[in-house]
Amino acid sequence: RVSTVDSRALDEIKIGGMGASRRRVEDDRFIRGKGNYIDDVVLPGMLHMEILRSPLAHARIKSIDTSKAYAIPGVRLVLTGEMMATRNLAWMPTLSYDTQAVLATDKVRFQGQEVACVIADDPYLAKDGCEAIVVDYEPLPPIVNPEQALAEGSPLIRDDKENQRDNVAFDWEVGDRDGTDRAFAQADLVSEIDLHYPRSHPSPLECCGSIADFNRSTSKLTVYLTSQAPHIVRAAVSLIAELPEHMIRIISPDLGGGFGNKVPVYPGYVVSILASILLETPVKWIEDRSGNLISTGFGRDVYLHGELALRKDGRILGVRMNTVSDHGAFFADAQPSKFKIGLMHSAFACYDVPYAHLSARGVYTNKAPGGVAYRCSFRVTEAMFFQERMVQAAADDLGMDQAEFRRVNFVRDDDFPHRTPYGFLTDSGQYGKCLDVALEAVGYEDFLRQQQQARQEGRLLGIGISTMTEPLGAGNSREYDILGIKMFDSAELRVHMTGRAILRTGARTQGQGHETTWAQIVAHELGLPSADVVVEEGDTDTAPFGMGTYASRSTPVAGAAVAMAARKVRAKSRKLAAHLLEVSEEDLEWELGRFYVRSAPERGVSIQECAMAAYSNMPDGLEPGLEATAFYDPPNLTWPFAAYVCTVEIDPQTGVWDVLNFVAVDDCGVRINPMIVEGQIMGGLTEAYAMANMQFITFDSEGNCVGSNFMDYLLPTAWETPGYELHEVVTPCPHHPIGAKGVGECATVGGPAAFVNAVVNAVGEAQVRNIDMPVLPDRVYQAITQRCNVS
Ligand code: PCD
Repeated sequence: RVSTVDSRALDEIKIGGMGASRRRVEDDRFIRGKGNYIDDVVLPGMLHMEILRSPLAHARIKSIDTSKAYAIPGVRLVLTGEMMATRNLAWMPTLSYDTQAVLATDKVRFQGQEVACVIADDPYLAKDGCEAIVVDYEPLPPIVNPEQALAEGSPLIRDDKENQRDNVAFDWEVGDRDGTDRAFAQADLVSEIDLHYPRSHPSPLECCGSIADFNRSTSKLTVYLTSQAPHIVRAAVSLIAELPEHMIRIISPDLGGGFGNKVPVYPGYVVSILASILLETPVKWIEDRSGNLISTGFGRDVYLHGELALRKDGRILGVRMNTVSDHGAFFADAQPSKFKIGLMHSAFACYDVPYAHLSARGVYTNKAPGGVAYRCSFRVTEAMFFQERMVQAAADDLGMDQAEFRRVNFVRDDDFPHRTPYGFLTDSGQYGKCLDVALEAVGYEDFLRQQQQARQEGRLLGIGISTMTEPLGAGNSREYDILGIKMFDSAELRVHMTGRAILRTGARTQGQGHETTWAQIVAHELGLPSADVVVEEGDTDTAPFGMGTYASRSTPVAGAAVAMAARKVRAKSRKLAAHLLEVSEEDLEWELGRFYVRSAPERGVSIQECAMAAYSNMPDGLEPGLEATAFYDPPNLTWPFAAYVCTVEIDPQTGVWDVLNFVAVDDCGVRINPMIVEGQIMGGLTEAYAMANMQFITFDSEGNCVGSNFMDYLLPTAWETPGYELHEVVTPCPHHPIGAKGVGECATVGGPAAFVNAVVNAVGEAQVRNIDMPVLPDRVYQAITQRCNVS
């Protein structure tokens, strides 16, 4: 017997509503090669731009000779920092209230920095032009790590900044210093660990690019540009170029992945805009892979000294975190909070810890700027990695089972809302349950026995756990803004006469599947089949103002706006239904896709009939049409939870480790599209695996970037990527209109610690507390044979 609830859920699945694993509508064009990416856009009369980059990490520019470049037929314009400076465009503001060179004027400060741009008839001529430019550099000593940067008498990188006397970008702290000191004084045991989260890169398959098209006759500037946040770019262009917004149109076409890399405004965008204004013709810039890896936003590069104050029974009494982060030449973290080190202090949010203190210092070095939130809500990936590595080390120090240690310290289900040790407010979760589901799935007790036995045979098995809740969905406008613009988002829904609709939002999908999932929210709220709702994002002339897609904020913020816009449409439809049924609004009931008379349920009208009436038969005094816009300012962040458990075996002869099993239990509240959510988790885990196992961008002592191509910077392929077993727990978000929490980043945030914890656990030597990522075989081998930490 099918209950009414079940049959309603079934009806909703049939129309592709919430909970339906609907196939991604966008894939149809993507897999046929019919996507419209930046390089597919071709405008009449379009010229091409290339960037000349610095070969040196730190050098004074003595002179730039562009005459040979100009001599090449087909070269139309060469722009240098000096020429940008005459228009006040040599420097631009960063999203962290620092400045960044657009084209270098005085010095180059990292290898790959933009020095000049050549605009020519085709990209090859533009490249030739770049090669013909002669730059006279006077090399300066490069600074390639924070230690050098902070050393007495080290050269000043940011001598362009008036009051800058050292290489410190910021010093910042948060938490209760005295309380934490007291907690440590009462501890039975203090567990300490030093960790480094290495520099990594989002490396989306499609690099960055722009096509600027300034039309002198209309004074309108149209820019096609690879951006996760087109409205922010419009605001920035309007401020930097002093053009009014209505004369600027930013179009973010299909994006071949973003992962945080396409949040910042890059010099190439700015120069292509100026070039188009000067030449009055479209100018296209398409970045190549090395350009992308060497100069655009990197992620991470943070060192931690972490301490936990522990009681013998396993309770955590206090946390101390001390971070030093390497920001490269410009402090350009793309993040919307007033906190200097992003949301690093979301660490330990899932544990009930009374006192915590964090001090953070950021330094300038001769490396590319960035600190983008690579699949991470602004340093949350680092926070959760540090947290879970600290937790494992503490459990080891206490001689306590690592799962039990977590359970003892988790915030309990009936303890919400909960104030985290650094002051965030979490609102819901079932942390213990998620961990139980994960341990059950992996066969925890059984594995521990196998591990014991394997040890006796000289085989190294290990198990790693990572449990975390993370803040997703920046933000609420009280606490989060970008350049002063508050962090809300928006949706606009237009229902046509026949009940078909178009939905636009201020977000910008980059592969996540918004074209599919937003329509499912509309289907849920209105009962329109999701196939009847087309979704469009990315054009500032048509989309309502919104802050874009990053920090897994689209579902928490724009997704909520979609539900609210649909509810406005439903409220108006109710008036139309009352008119059609000749009853008063109060006498109507709503069920999926239909209003009916409470006293006579067989008398009803469909949402499609209401839509038709909005254009053809509206009651007197009611505005025609059926459209609504909603702006949504979330009351809080959403706090999804995850428990990841990984088992590995190390080959003691080589240090190579293999994943035996990986179980992921995610609680992201109500799932709009379970299949898409699972895809997000698998993709996220794969990026976590990449960072744990193979990826890092390093620099030699001269500041040369090692890892500027896919031979050196490794992407995991289907061959090395392990399989994942996924499970779910659903704790609806109490303040989100459909109970959803963000999920896109969770697996990348929580995943790395599970892998590293497993390998360190497999090494099993008391002296080995840490092997830094990436956990390469030679590092593991060194740890096994020399019984030491490896960084
Ligand atoms: N979902 C569902 N349900 C729930 C949640 C969610 O269904 N509960 C779904 C949605 O709708 C979408 C997805 O899922 O579709 C996701 O979501 P989210 O979480 O909200 O997020 P978003 O905002 O949308 O997105 C963003 C993210 C990020 S952030 C990143 S990095 C990455 C991710 O996303 N990126 C990417 N993922 C992805 N995917 C792809 N494909 N691509 C890309 O690029 Mo940052 O901050 O930017 O760093």
